[in-house]
Amino acid sequence: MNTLYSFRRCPYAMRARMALRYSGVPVEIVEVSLKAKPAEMLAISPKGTVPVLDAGGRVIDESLEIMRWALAQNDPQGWLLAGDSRIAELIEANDQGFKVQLNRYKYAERYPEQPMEVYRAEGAVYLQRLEVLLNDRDYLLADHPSLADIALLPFVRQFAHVDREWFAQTPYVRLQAWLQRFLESELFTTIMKK
Ligand SMILES: N[C@@H](CCC(=O)N[C@@H](CS)C(=O)NCC(=O)O)C(=O)O
Repeated sequence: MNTLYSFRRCPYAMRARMALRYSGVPVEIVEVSLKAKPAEMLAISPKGTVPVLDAGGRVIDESLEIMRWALAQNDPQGWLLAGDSRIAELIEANDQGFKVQLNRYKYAERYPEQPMEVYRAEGAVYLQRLEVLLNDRDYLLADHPSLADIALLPFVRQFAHVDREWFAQTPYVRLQAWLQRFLESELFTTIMKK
């Protein structure tokens, strides 16, 4: 049996749960408290971040690797896009750049060097990049979801939800529709059920 140590609201855990669910690989989800992580989880992954997948003894404790592991088992809609290198680039820009800007924007009071609007504008450069990709299609890299859409989704969602009114009045209308479509999807609502 596969076990996923997860935290419902963690964006990394969300993307891992979406990929696992999509692949249909059976997995037991263990909801952990980040303040009291289970000893069984720390025993197999001492770094103490979620998600952690225990796939019958093989431990994977990076969300992107969990996603790739799930898709290697089963990828019915072709989320891997036959190894399209733009996937890795977009995810790298999210995980290394946009995520940092998101944190500063969301917790601007902890970064008093700049006003919140500066952090938001920095993050918006990435949103603009996504908007351009969505110009002539409904998903970022193809006419169906890919690994990139799913890996980015929880972070774009967080950014949008810091100030929903601000996000709603941005010119990123294709991105707004993209986000809304995913938030209402069976895949997302299922992995967010309590
Ligand atoms: N690079 C890791 C990052 C995972 C991560 O940072 N998860 C956060 C929660 S969203 C965490 O577990 N932080 C440890 C803690 O809060 O104690 C991945 O992609 O899985």
